[in-house]
Amino acid sequence: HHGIGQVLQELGVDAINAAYSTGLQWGGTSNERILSISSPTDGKLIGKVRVATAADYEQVVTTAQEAFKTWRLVPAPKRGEIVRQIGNKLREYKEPLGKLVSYEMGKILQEGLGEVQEMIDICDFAVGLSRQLHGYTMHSERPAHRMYEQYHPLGVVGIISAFNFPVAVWSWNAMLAAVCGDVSIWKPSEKTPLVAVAVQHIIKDVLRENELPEGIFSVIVGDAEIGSLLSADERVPLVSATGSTRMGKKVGAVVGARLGKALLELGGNNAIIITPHADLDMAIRAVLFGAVGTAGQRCTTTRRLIVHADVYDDVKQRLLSAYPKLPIGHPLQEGNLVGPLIDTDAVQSFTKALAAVQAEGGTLLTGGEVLSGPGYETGTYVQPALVEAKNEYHTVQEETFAPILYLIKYEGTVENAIELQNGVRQGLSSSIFSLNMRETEAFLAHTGSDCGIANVNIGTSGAEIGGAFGGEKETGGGRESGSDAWRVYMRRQTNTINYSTQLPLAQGIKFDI
Ligand code: UN1
Repeated sequence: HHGIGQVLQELGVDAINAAYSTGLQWGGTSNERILSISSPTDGKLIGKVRVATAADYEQVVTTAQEAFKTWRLVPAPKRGEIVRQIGNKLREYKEPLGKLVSYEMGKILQEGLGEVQEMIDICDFAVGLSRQLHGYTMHSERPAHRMYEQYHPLGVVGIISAFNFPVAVWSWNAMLAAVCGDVSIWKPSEKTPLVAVAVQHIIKDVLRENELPEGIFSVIVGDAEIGSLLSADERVPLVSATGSTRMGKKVGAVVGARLGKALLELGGNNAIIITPHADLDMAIRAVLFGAVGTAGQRCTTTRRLIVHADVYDDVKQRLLSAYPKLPIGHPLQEGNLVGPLIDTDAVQSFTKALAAVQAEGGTLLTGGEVLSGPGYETGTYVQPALVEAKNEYHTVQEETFAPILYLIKYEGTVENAIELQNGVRQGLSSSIFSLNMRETEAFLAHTGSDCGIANVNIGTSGAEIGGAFGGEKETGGGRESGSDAWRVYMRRQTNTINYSTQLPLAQGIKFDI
């Protein structure tokens, strides 16, 4: 079976009977609930893992708090050195880890390896960052005074990650948090806990080799209860959550109620605009990768295609000829470009959305079938769908985490396309294909795309780690990964120092007896 047994052994996940790991120590109190994880690719059981209890959670948090006391004393560049070692270990394990990502989650091997590459890249980024955690210095209005700001470690960071990027999104958070001096508690998706276990085994070796305490990196396998405990816990100053808008609204409300910090990276409803000035060959390639890559299960997946009337028929024809040729099948089989959906619930959402959009007046142009027969026995493989629709349809307004691309026609100027693109509640990723500078600049202007990510002549998905990743509106407003996203993992402190013999007050206030 594609050598998965050996992969599991190599990664140390062949025998799992624990609900959490505080760095070095694997544990878990008795809990009847066991998760049996089977692959969406072939339905075979990969492994079992215990679901954590509230007592397990308590153990993890107290261990993390203890570890924070040690970790924050390690100078930032030395913390970077640990992250460098983690990056090197990930390089060593890239093959098996990428394979397990592919097998447990269902993305094609190329993308599984790409995901591990993102982890390696963010490690490199964080190593450099560990020497650049800068604040500003300001000029005081008072003589012989100095003002500056410092960034101090925050404490315990909770990381709730989703199944679709089961390890990369954790690493964006955990590696930045680590160089910032924070410790992290990772609650991976219940659908993909085994890759998290594998990563923890890799981390554990680095911690052990460096004689570092338990709890700098913890993983806890749990359900929504653990997510709620993390969100409500005042000992966790920052909760970073990636997933659906529904989940994010809950987490955000609970974290907000205690005035904690929430970093939310939620649903998208990403569009590509194709204007009459587009290079269509490039545009079509970008649309295909964006719409059917990862079987439509990226938060940056292209869900809407907004095409000018002049090129609409041409674009439609090209997609109609490409879609039936998509190689769909086992993601570890070379040559396949579309793997399965994560489970049959996801397949149901797919078929339901297609029925709903047709009831609203949409036209299914191609695809939409649930595949059956040899190789497709799991019922998780679908033929990506192309649907002619209107932007205002309820179905089009929602994010369905599956490969459905809505074709929407616009007329007139690029402003009309931008209005459609912005006319949804989500605001993650967006892009325009045009060689006309006036159009592309209009798209990037403040009156243009309202998304956190706006691209020109590349698609909506496949962002690099160097940029800040996230979006506006219902996408949650958080930024992860590159640029100065690290700031949210630290607490800012403004320091004013008086080295004079006087005590002048700010604003020139006189206050003498
Ligand atoms: C996600 O789907 O949650 O831009 C993250 C991309 C990837 C990350 C996606 N680098 O598509």
